Amino acid sequence: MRGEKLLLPMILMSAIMSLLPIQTSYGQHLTDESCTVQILVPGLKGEPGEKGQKGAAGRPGRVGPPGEIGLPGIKGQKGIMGRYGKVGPNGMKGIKGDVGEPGPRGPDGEPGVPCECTPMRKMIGEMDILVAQLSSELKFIKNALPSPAAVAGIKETDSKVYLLVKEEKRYSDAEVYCQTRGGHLAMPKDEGANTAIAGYITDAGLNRVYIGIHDLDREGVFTYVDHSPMTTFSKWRKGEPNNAYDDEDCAEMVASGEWIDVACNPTMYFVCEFDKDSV
Ligand SMILES: [Ca+2]
Ligand SMILES: [Ca+2]
Repeated sequence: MRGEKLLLPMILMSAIMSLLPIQTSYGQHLTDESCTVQILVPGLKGEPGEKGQKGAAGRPGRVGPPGEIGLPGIKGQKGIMGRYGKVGPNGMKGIKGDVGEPGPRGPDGEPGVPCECTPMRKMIGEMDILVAQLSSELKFIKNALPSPAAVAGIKETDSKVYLLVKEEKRYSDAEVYCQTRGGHLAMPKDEGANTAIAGYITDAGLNRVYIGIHDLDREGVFTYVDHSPMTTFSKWRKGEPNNAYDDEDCAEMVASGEWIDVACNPTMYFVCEFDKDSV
């Protein structure tokens, strides 16, 4: 400490002495120089100062590079239902459903007015039968006859329908006519059938018609036109068949219902028959 107290005055003296030569002559300065020059050395290092106050915040640094992609987050909860959408177009028409069960029985009707019902019921029953017959005849006429004007109406038994054709034809052509419509020339095989055909002829005001009987296959052996044999029933007029002029291989029925063998080539009206099942 004592050395340091001496150092400051020495420094001041040195500084004053160094300024003197400038104010004197150059010769005097050289003379004094050897007495005033001293070597200046640094002082000892001082005590550390007290810690300063905290400085102001620095400027923001530069923007760093993008970070890495993070891990997937946890699935969120289901959101609430959205609004209803617009009503769509109408669908196609569906398939028709099954028939439903029968409904319950309705209430009883009002009591009817008393009347004489029995005769009316009978009449209605007869009319039903007549309608059925007419329907059957109409169906037959539509199906079998292209020219109903040529027909004088039809007759029928339980199993056959007979048709009187007012067109004069030879025996073979008459059979073709009947076959074309699904039948044959009439083949009476019992009294009932024979009577029906005879009545038909009488009602039409005719004297004779061809029927389906002939001995074309073997002279003297008459068969029906469908080649079925004659059995027990026949209705030959007395003296017939006589094969007159050796030229009578066909048969006609006269209004009385009797049969006569006649030639096949002359033309006359004829009667066809049809099975009811096929009508
Ligand atoms: Ca004959
Ligand atoms: Ca004859």
